[in-house]
Amino acid sequence: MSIAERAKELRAEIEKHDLQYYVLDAPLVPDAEYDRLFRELQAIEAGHPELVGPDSPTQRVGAAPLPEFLPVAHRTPMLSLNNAFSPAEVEAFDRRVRDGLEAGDEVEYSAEPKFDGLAVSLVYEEGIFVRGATRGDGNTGEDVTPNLRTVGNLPLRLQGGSSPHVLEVRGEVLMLRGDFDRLNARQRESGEKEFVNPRNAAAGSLRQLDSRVTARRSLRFFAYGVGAFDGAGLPATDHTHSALLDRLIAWGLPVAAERRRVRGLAGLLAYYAEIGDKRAALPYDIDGVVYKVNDLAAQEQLGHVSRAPRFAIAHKFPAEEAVTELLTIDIQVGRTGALTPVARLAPVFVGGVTVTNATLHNEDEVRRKNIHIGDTVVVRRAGDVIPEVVRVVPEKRPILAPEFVMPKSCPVCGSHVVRGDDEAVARCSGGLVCPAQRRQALLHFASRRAMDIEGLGDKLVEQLVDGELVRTPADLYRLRLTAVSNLERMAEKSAGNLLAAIEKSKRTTLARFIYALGIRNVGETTAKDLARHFGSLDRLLAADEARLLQVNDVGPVVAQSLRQFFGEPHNLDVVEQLRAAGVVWGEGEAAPTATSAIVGKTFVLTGTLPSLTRDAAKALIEAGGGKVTGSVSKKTDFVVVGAEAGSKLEKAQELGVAVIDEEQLRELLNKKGALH
Ligand code: 5U1
Repeated sequence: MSIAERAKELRAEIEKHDLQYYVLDAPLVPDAEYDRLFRELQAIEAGHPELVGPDSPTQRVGAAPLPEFLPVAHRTPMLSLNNAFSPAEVEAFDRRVRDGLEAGDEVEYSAEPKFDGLAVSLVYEEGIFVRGATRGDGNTGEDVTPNLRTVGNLPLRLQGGSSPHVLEVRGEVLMLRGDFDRLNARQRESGEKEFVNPRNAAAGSLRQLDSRVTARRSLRFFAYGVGAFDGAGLPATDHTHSALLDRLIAWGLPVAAERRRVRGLAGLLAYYAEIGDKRAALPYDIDGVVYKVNDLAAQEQLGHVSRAPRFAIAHKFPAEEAVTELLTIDIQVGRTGALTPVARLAPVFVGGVTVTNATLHNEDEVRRKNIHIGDTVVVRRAGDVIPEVVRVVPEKRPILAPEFVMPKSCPVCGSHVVRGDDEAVARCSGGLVCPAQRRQALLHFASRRAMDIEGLGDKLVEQLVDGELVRTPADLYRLRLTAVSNLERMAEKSAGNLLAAIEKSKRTTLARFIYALGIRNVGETTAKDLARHFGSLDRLLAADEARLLQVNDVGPVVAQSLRQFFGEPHNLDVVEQLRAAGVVWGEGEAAPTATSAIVGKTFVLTGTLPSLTRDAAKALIEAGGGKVTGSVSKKTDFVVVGAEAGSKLEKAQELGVAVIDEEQLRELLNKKGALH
């Protein structure tokens, strides 16, 4: 084989691996093998510069710095999108479309995520990537070709046989959240300034005159449309936008997997809700969704108004970040005595709700973010995640804005505040003497997954503790109707309901009881493991460290927490008082008999099952001696899939983990004897 032939073979091989890795998410070879092929090609090209073409994968590593970016005229203008912020605005859009098309019926749309990145236009001539530019003013952008060549999932040559003479691909360059976190960790380590968010990091990386810097930044490209086109190969059969995206995929261009064809207003709004739910779990930031009339002839018919098409609209999500003033920092005392600084904020609308508080996590976090009282801060609320202060706006700091100081004594009970040498968290040393800890401990005890006492919420617990009616959970079972009905906003009927709920909670399970005790580091799953392993509370109380360490997932930290908790006479006293008050659990939950077929098996649930809720499926599996975890790994035995299963199903297939449906799960649950 000649050198030129070997170079060609290596290029094809590397392109195939790039496609598998970046676009299909299914690498065929380990990184070391890829590196070996790459180095061999680099070595050949170094000795034979005449063999280096613009589409060689070696061109992805960056080129010599440019003095400036040159202007590039787009062959067709890059349009922008009008925005909708409410269902009513989407309804108006759909009505305009139907009126414009004189369509009596529902219109079909292509619905897609709206990437929070940078719009770019790529030009392919005879299948080779020759030029790429930023959007600029829509007519003229900046030539960032060498930088775009470094984007790993951007094909330097179109796949498949037929390439058009000219193809202008429109899409967005972005940075995945994982790559952003890694980049910022590197920036931190090297003492360089961190990037504010993935969009800024992507923008800063793409607009680098030195493309070798871009090459180190892990950018991605996603295509969403076509500008100029000359030649054959675009879909002739159904003339739709979705078929056009299919064609781009066939050419090896990455397109968002979350796109859908939907019908009418209801389809648009259902898509918006679906992507809204998935938003936090997506690997990239999006700021909304885009709806496009799917039929290309209908798009043409609708045309444009100034710079935006009439056939498309962006339906934006509520902004996840907003700027407000940090009024003061309060300290919250948690169930385990942890002191958490909480920012009190001037009310601000963010992530779809008005936010007035945001967690600051701990003292070190306040220092790291250099937060002072009175600062103007950026607040973030993404999905259902607790709002947090992301950063301060230093230019807006008032003179004499005081620093935060962690108090030396608990603001609730005055006990000493202690902080272990290697601990981030400062704690009140007051234990159940501290009313704040007592309140939190009672709320946890009564919570749905613990003793499930309906109606025992925040306000009521506060009154019970402040009025000294309740000091420990056992006191709940001694409450009298007259005392409860004398509380504020408590009629006799609601007092009766509360006492009935307390009475009902007496029949529980050992797992719930252990969890309800609020032992540090003992969450619901550990409590279940302990209940299953020991089968009785007395056996758990008698267990020494060695016995505790035999329990599934119990390590030295959990074992120590348990020993500490049960080593305290006042905790044992509360446990005894609860038993004396009549709290009981059945014997049925002792370690499942060895005949249960799923004992020790690990399950992952994904998608919506036809009849079982997630909690019900989990309870059935656990009752049979199995375990449910959140993510698929080689240790998973079964992945139970329902409708609209996502990446967990793909992961299971990739790892060769058994995939079953609800019916097969039920069969397993009914089966006796060990599975192999
Ligand atoms: N997903 C997607 N984003 N986005 C942005 N599609 C899309 N289409 C756009 C823009 C500006 O414009 C075309 C509809 C012209």
